[in-house]
Amino acid sequence: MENKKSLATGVLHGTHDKFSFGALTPPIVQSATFVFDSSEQGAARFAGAEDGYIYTRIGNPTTTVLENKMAYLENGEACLAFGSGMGAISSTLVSLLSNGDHLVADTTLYGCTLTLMTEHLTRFGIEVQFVDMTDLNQLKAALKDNTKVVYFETPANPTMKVIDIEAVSKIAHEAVPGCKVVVDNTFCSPMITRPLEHGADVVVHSATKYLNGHGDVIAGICVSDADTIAKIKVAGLKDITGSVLDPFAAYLILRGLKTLKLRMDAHSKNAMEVAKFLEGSEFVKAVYYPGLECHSGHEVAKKQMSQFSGVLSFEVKSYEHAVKIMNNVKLCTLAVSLGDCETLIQHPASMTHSGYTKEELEAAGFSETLIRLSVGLEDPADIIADLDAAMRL
Ligand code: LCS
Repeated sequence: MENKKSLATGVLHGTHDKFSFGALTPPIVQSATFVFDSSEQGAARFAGAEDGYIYTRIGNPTTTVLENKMAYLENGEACLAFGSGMGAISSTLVSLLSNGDHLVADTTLYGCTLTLMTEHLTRFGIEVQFVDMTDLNQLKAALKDNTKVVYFETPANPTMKVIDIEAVSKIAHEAVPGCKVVVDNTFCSPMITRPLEHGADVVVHSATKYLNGHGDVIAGICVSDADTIAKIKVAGLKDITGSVLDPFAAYLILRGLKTLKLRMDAHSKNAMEVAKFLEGSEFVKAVYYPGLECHSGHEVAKKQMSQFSGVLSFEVKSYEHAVKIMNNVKLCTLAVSLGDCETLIQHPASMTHSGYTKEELEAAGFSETLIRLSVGLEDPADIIADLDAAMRL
């Protein structure tokens, strides 16, 4: 295994890719199907007796380059790319869980992930239980013999709650051997945290966010050991969700990955400056950013994050003021998503997390006074001036 500390180099050279014609960038193999030399060859490929491509839902050369790169970056054996983050999450969960199994998840999750669990996995006889995983006793009390998956995001969307990957993985594996710990690493990217190195079994991403980084692709990623990825590929991706990534989108993500290290450094630096400004603002009740010493997860964050990434959230004094700020900003862009070059501002309770019930919002620890900011790559002084002016208007 190569030195994983130099991921700035590894993201460009670590997988030693070589392409036809000596091309530096991977060719976009925009083909749905692949031609067999003979009927026997086609049969051998379907039987798994011969390597080679068959059909892009089962594999594609451009997508393979992305999958190899992400397996390398997350320090896993294998990777699968998907047509969206939700495609990655749903394909993974329906592959790992069956009727009668138990899923334990954290209370703070991206809105559609929560709805997938509460409204849909339950329709297939999967028991879903939510606990606050910053309280490890709650996790211990929830685990049962039929717990097959423990699932969380860190930092979690939208409160930036930080969960101790090592502690949760150890407790889950000791209590239920074979239970899979699945971590949504969207908010960090492997440049900041590699959950598999802290004991997790599976990493999922919305590659729509930092991995691509330019706001022009919807995509998902799952990294794990080779057997788990084979299972998710055959069941979840091939037969159940069919959530396939388009080869052109794979190419765009590969292009975005070239600057991942630079972007994560700049997002982290800018977010820290904006967080400090907000902390001192008379209009702000609380700032949630793992890089701030006052953040409840700061110590755990220092242990498992190399820097603190680019998303933060903050509470203002009233819902009306929150709406006013979002309508008044001129540089910050009023839009959901995150991890793009542009600073994006949005209102979780009425937008990304609008599927939450009142009780679920309470358990997740936020309300309608919370604003989420994905700090972009602009000059942080300009972002701060924009927020300051919007809050004063
Ligand atoms: N996981 C996390 C942590 C997310 O934030 C999202 C999307 C997903 C998974 C799903 O990925 P997708 O299917 O959209 O690629 N989060 C969004 C958000 O906060 N604003 O818009 C989408």
